[in-house]
Amino acid sequence: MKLYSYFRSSAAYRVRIALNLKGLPYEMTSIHLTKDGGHQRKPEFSAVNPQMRVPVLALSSGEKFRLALVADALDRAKVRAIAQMIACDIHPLNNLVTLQYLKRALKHEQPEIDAWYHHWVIEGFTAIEAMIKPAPYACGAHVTLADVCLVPQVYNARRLKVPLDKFPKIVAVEAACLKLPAFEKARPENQPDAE
Ligand SMILES: N[C@@H](CCC(=O)N[C@@H](CS)C(=O)NCC(=O)O)C(=O)O
Repeated sequence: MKLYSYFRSSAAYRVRIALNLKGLPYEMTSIHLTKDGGHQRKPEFSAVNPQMRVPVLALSSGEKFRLALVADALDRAKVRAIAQMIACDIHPLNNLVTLQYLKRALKHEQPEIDAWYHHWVIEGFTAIEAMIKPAPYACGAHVTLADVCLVPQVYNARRLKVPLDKFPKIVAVEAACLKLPAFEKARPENQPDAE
């Protein structure tokens, strides 16, 4: 399998964690999201993913893998709710392409863009903080899709200097996850393309 990734991409970080948790080997191709206007916009990559975003996982055999959920239907719904709050509600508002649009097309100043970023993370994290009870992971004693999505979003929030003191449960879940080799190996700073 080939993973098109970028060390700082939180969406690629999620997939690296999931592949490591499943023990699935992959080769990595780095797509630099900011150099030369973004290598994701080059024709070679838009032919791979017309959305021009990472990650892309190219499977050699068409196999599919289920990510970690949990047995009980109600618990599964909670895991999905948390994962989707991150992947569908927080992340798209804070994506590089969104922030670049605020800056380049709508001509916002950097402090306004930072305020935008902080606002959506804080709003999302406030809801998630109220929904989780670290035990030690977001939804109990086993790592789930909720943790796979949460840890990269916390990494991103730290990078953009969002204060996390109001989110002790989220920070505790992050600390528990980062003790696991699958998460450690997936960390942006441990990637071959890290800068
Ligand atoms: N829904 C996609 C989102 C992927 C995505 O938005 N990736 C970002 C990096 S975290 C990206 O490639 N952005 C390129 C850009 O903003 O130009 C997924 O979860 O894989």
